[in-house]
Order: sequence, then structure tokens, then C-alpha cells
Amino acid sequence: MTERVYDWPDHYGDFQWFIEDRFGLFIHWGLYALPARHEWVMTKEKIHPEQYKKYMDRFNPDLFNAREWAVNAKKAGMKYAVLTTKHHEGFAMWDSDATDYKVTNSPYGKDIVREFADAFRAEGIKIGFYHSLIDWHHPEFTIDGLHSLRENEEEKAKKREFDQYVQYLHQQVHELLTSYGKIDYLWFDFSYPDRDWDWSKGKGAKDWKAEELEALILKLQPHIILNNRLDLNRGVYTPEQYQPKRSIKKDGLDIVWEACQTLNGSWGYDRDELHWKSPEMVIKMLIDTVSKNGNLLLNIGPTARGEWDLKSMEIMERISEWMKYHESSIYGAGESEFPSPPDCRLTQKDQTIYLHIFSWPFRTIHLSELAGKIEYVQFLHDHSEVKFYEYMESDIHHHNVPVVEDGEVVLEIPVIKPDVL
Ligand code: FHN
Repeated sequence: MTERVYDWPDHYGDFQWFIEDRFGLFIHWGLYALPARHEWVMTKEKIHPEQYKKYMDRFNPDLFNAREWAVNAKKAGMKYAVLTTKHHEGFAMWDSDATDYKVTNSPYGKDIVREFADAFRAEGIKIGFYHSLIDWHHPEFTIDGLHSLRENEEEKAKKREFDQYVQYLHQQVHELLTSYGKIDYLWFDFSYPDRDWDWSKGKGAKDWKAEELEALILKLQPHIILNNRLDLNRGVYTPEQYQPKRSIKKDGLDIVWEACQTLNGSWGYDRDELHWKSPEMVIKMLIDTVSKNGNLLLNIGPTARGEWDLKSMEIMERISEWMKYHESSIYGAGESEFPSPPDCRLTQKDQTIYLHIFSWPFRTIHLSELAGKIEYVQFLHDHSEVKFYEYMESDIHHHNVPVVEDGEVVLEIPVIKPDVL
């Protein structure tokens, strides 16, 4: 299989662990879990910062157990985890010296970032921090949205010193990268200078002093990798809830990319969110992403009591079961050099091709779409019925699959049990 060449900044940490691990957990957790109406509830419902602060006085996740989260993530095969240290609401989930608006001043009183980092590291899961550039609480963060929330004219008339906010942003990033040990991944969100969006007023790299911030980050944690949302147009490309048609390239070079996806359309816990993806859809999303040389960062929004809701747990259970049998088709695998039959995805690792049959068992797979000759078939099937084995074995011997030069090709067929059966 031809070696891939990636477009990756020399001064960033090595990304090899990232494309090996392929599968991570995203956690969106903050005061927004209390209203339980989406992590944008403050702006969507135009709650004035002074009003919104009341949620801090009620934040007390009595059922939070970081080790339980870490064990569940490990069981599901997630190799890295990214926690919102601060989302757009501006609430710090750690004991920040830069603000009183922090979790250690809530009834909960403890440093959630520390509990998260310690528990997930103990399970061998790499640590990622999400950090929002946007801050709807900080008085010097100039956004139209917030100004329109500031009722009185005096407040609106105040000159805002955006640079004071930027200094605060750099200070909090410094705290996060010097207080919790080795951090593997920094996930900024978000900066679209070409879009004069209400909440960011088209802020871009120069406004965040992004080059300076990046230099600080790499000085503090030289091995770290960053995503591309600091608006420096480098790092892990993180399209939002988007599955590209093929692997992502720029000027012929491969791009390190990661799809971030919710389970139900909301990043933060939303008690009324009804757009749940089925376990089968989520497993297929993971396979589809890897088949295009990407990573999947799958999100859970914990409740205000610190638990994962039942539907999220059900999906995680099914993913755990599938990964138990088929993790070899995900870890270290990527886009195949061969075309995939319709309704299928191929992932490939060295000389092994994994044929993921998305339409199983509803169609015969005509493997002739893959030129070549199979040397050996190994079925990776779980406790599903033997008839699938016989069905596919007969089919395989009448069709061809790719020969990979100088070596035996192994075709493995992971089983995705449809939810409908
Ligand atoms: O506005 C945020 C949103 O709340 C969420 O955090 C996602 C995660 O990728 N990022 C922004 C939208 O792109």
C-alpha cells in the first residue's frame, strides 16, 4: 500500500498517534446542562449574562463520576477524549485564577478538568481540551449578540477593550496547559473571519493574537496537536457534523481530519432533542469516516447531575459490542487503495482489507467490482449466525477481490447488525 504524505505543520506535535487511534469522545458540559436546552441556550433565549450567572449557584453534579465516564469510553474503544474546559458561555470548568466565574465557586466546588484528566489518563485515554475563543460572559468580549442583551444604554455605550479579553484568553490557556500534566490535543472553537457572524464579529487570527498564542502553547506542551479553528489554517481539519465523499487532500497531500458528530443534534444535553442517531448509524459513521482516512470525535452531553443519559448509554453499549469484535478494522486503518462496492465501505490496514457491508444482509455482494483475486478470506464475525458465514463464503469464491502485490491479501468482513433485525 503506497505511503501517504500528509500536509502537517513541522512545529506541531506528531500526529501519528491520532491517525492510529481514529476514535475519540467529545464531552460538552457546562452550566447549559441545567436549562438542558442546548449549549447555545444563553444566546438562543437571549439570557443576559447577569441572569445566566444564576446557573452557577445551582451547578452541583452530585452523580458525576469521572472514572465511570472513562471506563465507559474505554469500553467503547475511544482512545482520546476532549472536554469543554470553557464553552461560549464563558464558565470555567477548572479552578481558574483569571475569573470568579468557575466551577470551584459553584456548590460542586471541585475542579472538573482535573477529575476528567486524572480519570481518563488512568484508563490510558489521551487527554484533549476544547476551549472556546468566544466568551459571552466576559465584559470585554465585543459581540453584537451580547451588546443587544445589555439592556441599558450606559452598558452598551461602554468602550470595550477587546485586547483585554484576548489577554484573558491567553492567560486561561496558559493555566490549562501548566496545571493538568501532559495534554495531547487542543481543540479551539471557533473563528470564521470570513463570516461576520454576530457572536464573533468576523474575528480572526490577528484578533486572537493567534500566532503568539500558538507559540505559547507549543512552548508549554511541545508534543501537542491542535485543530484548525484558531484560524491559522493548519492543524487537524475539523469539519462540523460532515462526512466528506472521500479522503480530504490539499495540493495532492493528505489532510489530517476529524469529523465531530453529536448523537442527537445537540452538543450540550438537551432534554427535548429528538433527532437521535441509531446505534447502527453511529457505527456506520465511524466506519465511513475511517474509510475516508478521518477520525471520529463522537459527542456526549452529560446531564446537570453528571450522568450520561440512557439513550447515549444505549448507543455506547452497542458501539462497545461492535468494537469488541471489529476494532482491528478501525485502529490504524484508513482509506483503501481499492474502490468499494456499492453499499459498502472499505477500510485498509497494510495488506488487510476490511469490507464493511452497509446493506447486509439485504443484497449479494458482487465482489467483482474489486479487480484481483482473493488469497484468503477471514470472517470477523461476532456471535451472529453461521449462515452469514456460509452465505458469504459461497459468494466470495465466485468473485474477485484485489490482489495486493508481494503478499497475501486478507479480506475481513466485519458484521454490522442492523437495528431493524
Ligand atoms: O458553536 C459551537 C457548538 O456549540 C459546538 O461546540 C460545536 C462543536 O464542534 N462547535 C461550534 C459550532 O461549530
